[in-house]
Amino acid sequence: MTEKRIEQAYEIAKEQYASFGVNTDEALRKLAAVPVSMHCWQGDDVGGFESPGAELSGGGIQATGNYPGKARTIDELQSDVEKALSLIPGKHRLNLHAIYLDNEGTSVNRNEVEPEHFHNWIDWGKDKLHGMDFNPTFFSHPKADDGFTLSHPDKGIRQFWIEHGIACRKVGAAMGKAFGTPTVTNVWVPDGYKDVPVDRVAPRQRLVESLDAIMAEKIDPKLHLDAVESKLFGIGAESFTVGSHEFYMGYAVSRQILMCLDSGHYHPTEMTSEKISAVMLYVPELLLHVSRPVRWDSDHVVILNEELMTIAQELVRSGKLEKIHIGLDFFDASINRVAAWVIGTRNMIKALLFAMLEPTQQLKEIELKMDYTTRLAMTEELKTLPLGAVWDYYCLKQGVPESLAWLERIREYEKEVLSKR
Ligand code: RNT
Ligand code: ZN
Repeated sequence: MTEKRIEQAYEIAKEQYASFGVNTDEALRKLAAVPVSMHCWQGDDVGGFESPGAELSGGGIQATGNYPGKARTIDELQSDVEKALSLIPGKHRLNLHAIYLDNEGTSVNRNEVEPEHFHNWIDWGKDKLHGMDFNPTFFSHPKADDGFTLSHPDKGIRQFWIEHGIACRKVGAAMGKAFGTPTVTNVWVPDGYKDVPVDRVAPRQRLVESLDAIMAEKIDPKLHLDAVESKLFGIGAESFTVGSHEFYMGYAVSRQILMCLDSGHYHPTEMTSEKISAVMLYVPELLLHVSRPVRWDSDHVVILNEELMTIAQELVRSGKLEKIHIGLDFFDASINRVAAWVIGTRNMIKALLFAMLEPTQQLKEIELKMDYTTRLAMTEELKTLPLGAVWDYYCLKQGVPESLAWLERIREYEKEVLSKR
């Protein structure tokens, strides 16, 4: 579409939204201020760069597919992230894992990770990103092969992973300082049993002690925030997960740190969208891992489905967007990996736009008056207002391709760069 046609379509859409009491210009201004933390691990199937050809192993998570063009080096991954960001409207964050360090070809063990190993990323991201987020990596390592890390029965192994956690908080703080916005460092451990345990208590006590040891040092919240991520089960740890929802909910509330809700980490009929308002009553801030579970925690690319739209509505309606850190967590190796980032991240932003194009205050008043007929009638009509016209206009104003125009750029990149890897 030409610029003129996009603008004309926007003018009509603007009138339609105005008839519902919605100011589209204002919604777009608000939307531009919301950063999404894009996860680096979609670009190389959670392999990382500890050694050449490093691959995801253990931890009960899986990337499936063998689409050509996966990033093999930091340079390649940075180039892919840049390509993705150039097709996504707004200014966003990058979420790194410890295994994406720059060890300059030497061997750096997990407990030896230092901020200097991420200078390359920080320097590269300085003018491109809103900020960075971080994760210690408690998998793909011989000391995680037993399926236990921070709750391992062996004190020496626990200590190794505690040291990794401590080292990673320092990296997070350095990132936060460099960008002037706090880095959220998120702890997720795969610890659990394949078969039914006898002692459920001891591993959980050990996990509490290890987490306390990691977080003992206070770090300025302007630089760094701690988050903990719960899970239901993993492949090979089907019967018992040490860090369950109740475990981490209690931990985050009692320590007043961030709780991370991953949309793939609950029973299939349990919805993350339903949890946000409850959890936010008890924790200072929240981290989301927006993902798409298909029958299990499959980490499919996020699509614009009802749950994504409901999550976005909960964020916007809560009025606490600045306290909720939106991170993405999916990895699909069966399609073009850069396209996967673009599709999932654009969908997250589009869902936020959908939620912002709602007369929330008016709807809340209608609900308070118990006029449920109008509530249902209005929320249903809002679904088919011209969201696409507003979205295309937003993309135009943010200098990124509208509608499907971005795919052409991915095809060019695939031909010129990815296919040569
Ligand atoms: C695993 C968790 C975790 C990971 C990333 C790579 O089930 O969701 O967040 O996906 O840390
Ligand atoms: Zn996650």
